[in-house]
Amino acid sequence: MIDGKKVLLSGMQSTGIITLGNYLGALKNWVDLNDDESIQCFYAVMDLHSITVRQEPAALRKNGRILYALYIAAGLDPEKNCLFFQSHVPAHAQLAWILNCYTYMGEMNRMTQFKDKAAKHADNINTGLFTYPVLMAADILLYQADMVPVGKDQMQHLEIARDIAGRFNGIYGDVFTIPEAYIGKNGAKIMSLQDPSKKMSKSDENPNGSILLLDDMDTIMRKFKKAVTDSDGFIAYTDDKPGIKNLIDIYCASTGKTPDETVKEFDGCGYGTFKEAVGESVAAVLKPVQDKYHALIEDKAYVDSLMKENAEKASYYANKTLRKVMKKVGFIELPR
Ligand code: ATP
Ligand code: LTN
Repeated sequence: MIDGKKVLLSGMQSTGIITLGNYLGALKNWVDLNDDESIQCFYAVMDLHSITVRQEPAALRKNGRILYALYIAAGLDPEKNCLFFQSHVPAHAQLAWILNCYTYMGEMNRMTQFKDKAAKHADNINTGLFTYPVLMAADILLYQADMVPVGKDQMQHLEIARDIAGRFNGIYGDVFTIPEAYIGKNGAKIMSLQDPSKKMSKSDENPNGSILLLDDMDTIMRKFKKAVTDSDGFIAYTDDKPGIKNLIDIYCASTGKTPDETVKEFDGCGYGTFKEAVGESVAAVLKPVQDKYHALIEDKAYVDSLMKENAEKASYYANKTLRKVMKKVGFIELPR
């Protein structure tokens, strides 16, 4: 609790420009919480997590700034939410080290994301990738978060965070709040436009599979036109038509309509007409975000000042927890 409010924490890695999937499945849900006065929200650019996969330094810097500006452009109010960079709060790495000593190899060995990413990056299976969930546990536990909005793919990591917190509390008393998953209103999982059996991802090698938040309007329309569908030629919302189903999900998430309404609206229309409508609905959602983003990214002084203020605010809460943990474990406090 902070000032009688529940605490919520989430974040994204700055490994590339975020996709429409990240926006509709995560960021938009966060924005919906803006006006909830009963919750104090923390959203971080998870740049420490990003280097579990090799990053080009200039690209990491650029993508971090872009993601930070996109958080704000998408509607996260920097006055109400604490928006910060994970690497600006050293307590994340410090607590992660301590929690590593309370986490078992067997637990990490079960993590499916590690297995997937290790297979994808066979030339760089580093120990950071292996202990990724411990750093994520530190992110969450430092702020005594009650709620963590994450997609299904991250549930296993959240479970581990709960297990680590419970184990630590079992040894040292009530140190950490045990976090719960928070499921947003819009749970849509957006799939790749080129392979609807795979989720849309910012690290997809096929650029046509993902709509990036900074894609211009022509690119958005072109990618939707190329979207993989089927040869039936009619619009229906069923698992047998994964390409069309995904387009309907995207249309619904962008317009607020239901799948039933959408199927009726496009009854008798060809795929070309439908794809164009989906593209236009997405372009209409992204245009204001992009306009705000372009204005913000020009105003470096303003963004820098927000970064600094928010890092200090986040550090205040994080250090409070870290001090408590260090004392419990038995480290000597520096005399004041
Ligand atoms: P990467 O490709 O670098 O692994 P990613 O695009 O899969 O990244 P993450 O940074 O792992 O995205 O996820 C950030 C947030 O966005 C998470 O809460 C995740 O559940 C959500 N998310 C990611 N992809 C999608 C998607 N296709 N549909 C809905 N939500 C998504
Ligand atoms: N692993 C998360 C990003 C992330 C996160 C967190 C999400 C890092 N630390 C703490 C919630 C809480 C992902 O979505 N890829």
